[in-house]
Amino acid sequence: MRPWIAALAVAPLLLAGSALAADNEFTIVIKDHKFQPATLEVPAGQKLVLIVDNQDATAEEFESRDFKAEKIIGGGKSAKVNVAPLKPGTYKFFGEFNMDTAQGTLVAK
Ligand SMILES: [Cu+2]
Repeated sequence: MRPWIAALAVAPLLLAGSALAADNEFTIVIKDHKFQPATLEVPAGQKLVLIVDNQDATAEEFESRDFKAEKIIGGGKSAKVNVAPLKPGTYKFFGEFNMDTAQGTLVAK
């Protein structure tokens, strides 16, 4: 194939790829040491990317024992947390610096 034909052939694949990535990205906001949303439905059996957006002035540690995640996110910062494909079920996560209020659940379906 001539290079410009190859480029045309690849473009739709790139578009499809980015659409798929967006489908598996979910934003969780931290505000007033709580998660918004506190309960989030996600697809089972697929890699997920959680964008954790800490809108508080203080750092938080996003953590889950159920889906094995641990990440410190500075005040006013956001971070990506990769999650391996989950079986259907519920998975708890929490903010370790504010355990009284920062509690959330992923529901994989
Ligand atoms: Cu921790």
